[in-house]
Amino acid sequence: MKKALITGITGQDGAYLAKFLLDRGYEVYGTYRRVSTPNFWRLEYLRVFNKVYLIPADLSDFSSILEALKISEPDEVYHLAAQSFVEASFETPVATGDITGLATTRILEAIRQVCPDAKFYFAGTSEMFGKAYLLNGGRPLNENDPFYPMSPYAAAKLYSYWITKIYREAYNVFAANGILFNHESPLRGLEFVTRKIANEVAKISLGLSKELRLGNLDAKRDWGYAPEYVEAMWLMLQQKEPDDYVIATGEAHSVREFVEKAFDFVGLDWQEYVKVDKRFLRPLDVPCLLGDCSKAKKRLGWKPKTGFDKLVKIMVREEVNRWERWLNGERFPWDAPNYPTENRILTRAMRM
Ligand code: NDP
Ligand code: GDR
Repeated sequence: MKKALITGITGQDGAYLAKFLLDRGYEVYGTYRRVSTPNFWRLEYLRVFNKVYLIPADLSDFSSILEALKISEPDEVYHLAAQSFVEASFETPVATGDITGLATTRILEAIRQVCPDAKFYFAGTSEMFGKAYLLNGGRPLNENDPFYPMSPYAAAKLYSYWITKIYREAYNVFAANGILFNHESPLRGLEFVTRKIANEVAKISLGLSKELRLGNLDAKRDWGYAPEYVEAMWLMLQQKEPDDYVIATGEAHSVREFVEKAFDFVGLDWQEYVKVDKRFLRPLDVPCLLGDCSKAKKRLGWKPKTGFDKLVKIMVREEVNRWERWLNGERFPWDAPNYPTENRILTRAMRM
């Protein structure tokens, strides 16, 4: 039985990957950090909470990472944990550099010392391309395009991407970089735009909310479906040689289009409910990300299956279902009721 260690098992991708690996017969270990309120809801949602082994570890703490490797003795390490919210990286640039950037060296160094034969996956991102799309004439981005990060998050990820290549070349660690474009699902964090839209549209349609406040409606993203993307991570570690791969759908849509489709789905006109709020603008925002995953198609045999319309439908339908169950008095693992919509969160953007 193969053993896998997932950092960030409590996040969207960590939960889907845990399920994916369990279904393939892996023994799955995951690191989690102690927080004041437990957040295992995604693992419970997918009914895998009692099937995975959990190890307390914080990315800022080298000793806990070492311990996690010693306890799990993994064949494969999937390093997914990060401060992953781009907007928050402008509010906490130093911590993001440490957790999203430097921590990858902590893990690779611990692997080098404790289990150098373990295969390593790093969760790289399309955000590393940043402005590249504007500079290459608007061609879909592939592994050979230059990087031009536009946020502290993207800069930290780019550091991790390079340190992964360095450990591959210097120490022969089987270390692969996934360059994943946005991927979404009903398990997405509520502050990310697709889930935020789907959740609020569902509430509005059921009379539980009156408006949806957003930032930049013009930004375009290449949005795929998360459960399919975790398979690509696994495929990268099943190859003969470690390499870097873009994973994307090859289609970009604007936030406005996502909003329009989501409201259409519940039969409402988005223009009556959506307000632009300065709080949700960023000091810098990548205008468009569009990926070309030809290499992954050819070498990994991976291709995206869920298109944009279907993704919007999956997300809105699930939120409507959740809120209907909630209105019927049912309580089940799910984060949204814990998030007050009205709040007084202040961001840097308000001073711009
Ligand atoms: P999430 O934000 O849902 O999950 C992030 C995970 O990292 C959570 O388990 C979180 O724990 C954990 N984490 C954060 N800080 C620490 C810390 N200091 N110590 C230990 N664990 C920590 O992200 P996703 O699942 O969406 O993404 C997974 C990875 O892939 C991330 O690295 C992200 O940057 C990257 N990525 C994501 C893409 C996407 O579209 N989803 C696209 C490209 C890359 P907790 O639950 O306690 O907060
Ligand atoms: P992103 O995802 O920054 O691409 O990073 P997010 O959903 O946060 O933003 C996408 C685009 O939508 C615009 N936007 C808003 N975003 C949020 N969150 N809230 C709003 O109200 C809002 N209004 C408009 C943003 O400005 C942006 O242009 C995600 C994360 O998962 C990263 O970890 C990952 O690396 C990248 O995707 C690929």
